[in-house]
Amino acid sequence: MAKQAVQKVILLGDGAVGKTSLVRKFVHNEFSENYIFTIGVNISDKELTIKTEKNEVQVKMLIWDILGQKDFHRTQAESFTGTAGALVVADVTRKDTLENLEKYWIPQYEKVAGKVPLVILANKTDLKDKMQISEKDIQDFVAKYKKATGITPSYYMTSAKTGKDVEIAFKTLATNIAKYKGM
Ligand code: G3D
Ligand code: MG
Repeated sequence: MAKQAVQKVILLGDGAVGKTSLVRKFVHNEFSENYIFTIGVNISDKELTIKTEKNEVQVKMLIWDILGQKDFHRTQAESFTGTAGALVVADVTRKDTLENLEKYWIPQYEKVAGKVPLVILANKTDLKDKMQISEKDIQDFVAKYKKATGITPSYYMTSAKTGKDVEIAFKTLATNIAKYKGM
């Protein structure tokens, strides 16, 4: 019989990188060009089946989508508490959104959640003419994180608009969490 797990996960990253759009694409398979800026926290859930080396696991993912303010509000720390992993999102059209993952989002998150599985998403890759972040930049980012922690996070070049690599990114996070928990 397949194992069952509930996983609370969170999306991290600056405002307007595409966190809410990614969740909408993954959970509802839709993309809206004029989505309202998230107020506070939005929680969605999605059931998926993943495979580890040991088991097939039926995962209920509780996806926390917070307002991307770069000030460390108490509500943010509260949202981080109890999460099993995170999707860490940069916008390829804005270089500073990648820098802020390293300077702000990942350290603040790890202070609360510890070293849990992270999946790096470089989003908006459909905007090819406006790209300021290349796949090589993301690989360098991953290598730097590995050097500091010994852990190699997965990464994907996504588009919430076209849906490119959105599903696999969430699935990989769920799989890595299950493996991390020895399932
Ligand atoms: P956030 O939740 O991280 O703050 P949103 O970001 O999901 O609200 O997205 C911010 C804006 O970027 C939205 O546009 C949204 O449509 C757009 N967006 C998100 N992901 C992508 C993507 O992959 N490609 C493109 N081209 N646009 C994307 P508006 O105009 O509503 O502000
Ligand atoms: Mg949002």
